[in-house]
Amino acid sequence: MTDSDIVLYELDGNVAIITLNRPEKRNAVSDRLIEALGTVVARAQKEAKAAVICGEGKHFCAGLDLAEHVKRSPIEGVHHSRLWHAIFETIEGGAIPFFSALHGAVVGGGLELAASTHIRVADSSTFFALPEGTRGIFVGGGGSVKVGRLCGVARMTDMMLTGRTVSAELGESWNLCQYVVPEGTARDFAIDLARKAAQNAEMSNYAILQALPRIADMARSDGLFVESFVASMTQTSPEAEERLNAFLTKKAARLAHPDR
Ligand code: 1HE
Repeated sequence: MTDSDIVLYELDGNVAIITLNRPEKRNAVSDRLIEALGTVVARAQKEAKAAVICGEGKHFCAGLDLAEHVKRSPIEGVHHSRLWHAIFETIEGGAIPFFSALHGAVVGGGLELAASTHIRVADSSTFFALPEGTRGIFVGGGGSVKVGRLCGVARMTDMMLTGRTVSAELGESWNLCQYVVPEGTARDFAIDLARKAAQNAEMSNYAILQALPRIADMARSDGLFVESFVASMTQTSPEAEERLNAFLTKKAARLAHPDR
């Protein structure tokens, strides 16, 4: 397998579809895989308006490649973790929304990768786990910051200490995913959502992705102050004017009733 095969990239209209393609090793994240992921994510940020990350084979991702990990010195381990942080930051902190389509194992670094995407769609075969404790290691792909914020430190501690696996349904109630869909349909569902998000005003999407996580980290009064500026910048863009007029002149679609 060449470097370009280990992660597949396809541009479908303005949606990039990124597929982890190491099914024989359950898409375990080797150095080659993380570097290839970094390359395609950078490409998606340049040419797409939204992106989907999914996994080939029986599982989304079995996490860190444990075979490579045993050979690292302490300083190599630090550089390795920092490389994951940098690449995951290009997903979470970029200009376009990322959707992950999850199935089977979403484990360790696989959950850290999913937690770096903005929306997680899990099919009913999905299970989440953080087996780091049982493997004698720690999270290193941003999990202590991101997964703890999604589901809470107590639940993350439980997952790491006991190696507990969490089903898609329980994961949804824990905020590990936002959607649960029937087995085999997560990829299409996520692509559909990505297509919808890609139609939003670019400035709105940018504000949503960049402002919401920052405001969540701010003190209440700072957050409210920043919100006013972001709101004003967004709503005075030419695209906002066009879209608001389209609604007022009854040219824009009305909101649909909730699907459940
Ligand atoms: C691997 C890996 C891996 C599979 N690194 N090679 N991650 C884990 O602790 C999860 C370890 N994996 C598993 O628990 C299971 O493989 C699965 C539940 C994900 C899938 O089970 P199954 O029965 O479908 O597959 P399998 O037979 O266990 O694995 C197929 C092959 O993939 C096998 O190799 P083979 O040469 O014997 O065929 C496995 O060794 C290989 N494989 N997972 C290396 N992870 C930045 S820090 C992040 C820290 C972490 O991510 S810790 C969590 C690590």
